[in-house]
Amino acid sequence: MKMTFRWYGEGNDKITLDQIKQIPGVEGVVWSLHDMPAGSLWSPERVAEVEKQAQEYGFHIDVVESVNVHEDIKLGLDTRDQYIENYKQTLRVLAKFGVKVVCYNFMPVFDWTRTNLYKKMPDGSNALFFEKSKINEIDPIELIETISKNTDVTMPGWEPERLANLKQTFKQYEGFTAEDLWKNLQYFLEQIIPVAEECNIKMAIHPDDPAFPIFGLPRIIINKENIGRFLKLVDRPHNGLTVCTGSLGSIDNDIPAIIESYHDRIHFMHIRNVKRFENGDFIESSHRACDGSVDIVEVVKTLHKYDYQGYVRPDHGRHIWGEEKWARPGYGLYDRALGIMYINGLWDTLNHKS
Ligand code: DNO
Repeated sequence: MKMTFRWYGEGNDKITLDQIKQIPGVEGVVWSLHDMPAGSLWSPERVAEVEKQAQEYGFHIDVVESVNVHEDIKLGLDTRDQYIENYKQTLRVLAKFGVKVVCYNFMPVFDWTRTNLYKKMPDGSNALFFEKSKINEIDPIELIETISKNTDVTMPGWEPERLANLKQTFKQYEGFTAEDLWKNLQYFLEQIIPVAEECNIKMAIHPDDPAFPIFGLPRIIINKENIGRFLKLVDRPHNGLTVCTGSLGSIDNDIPAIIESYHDRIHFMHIRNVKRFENGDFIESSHRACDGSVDIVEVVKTLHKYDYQGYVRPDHGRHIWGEEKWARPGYGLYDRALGIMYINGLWDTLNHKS
């Protein structure tokens, strides 16, 4: 297991590399060029800047999260080829800097979605919350306004340019089915995976979050069966997975069983916990197994059983010790650092026994 920490970049993250350096076991930062619109070509100069900043602290930049996929690719429009070409070129640029894994997602329109970014927890912390009935009622445009008013940072997946033409984008998705999305994903992979192989970059799709359709838009990377279908679209090692325990844990998925079945195709793990309620709501909890619905102990045990050599990062944390005043929603310092220590503790214990 190679421990990493997501960092939004110089001037774009209140958490500094100096702080990250002090979390035990972190070897690299998970990064992106967050200002680059989906479909654009990344320049070597920009990547070199990040490399230099990370290297000053001895961090690797092996994992990029994300190189976003342009909406036209998901929609299967004629214009997609130019964006796919840029994607390939970007992979070639990243390969020159030794990047090993690229995380991306194939969710129509929205990336991760929540209804409240600061839901108060009984212990005084607060966390990202998903209220199912609210999602069924709310107009997506209203949700975006709520989310962007709630925070002064641009959140990945909620970039202004992606949301600018929302009405038109929704129109384009009218009548669009899950099978259409599968077809367009296959087209994308058939083009990208040979380049990923040539560059030795492992592609790692992120599951849909939450793992069910919202706003009438299909979502397909949601459970074991669909992940199996995904891996067969292009059945090669470089076509792999980010297993996000929180996203898959938004419904009753057996995540250890998913790891059992597909461990050799998992290139990146996002480890976090969520507590599900019977009405379909869920809240993000601490990483501890007993605090949420995902058995994080079993998740780590299964990874250990297969001697998992891939990258791991703690995922969203609650906002604790007052950090909601400054932290990016879900991406504060403290609870993610605690999450790392929980994962480290489990891993060390398992190593000790063997
Ligand atoms: C949320 C993240 C996602 C993830 C993308 C990958 O916090 O886990 O936004 O980065 O879905 O492309």
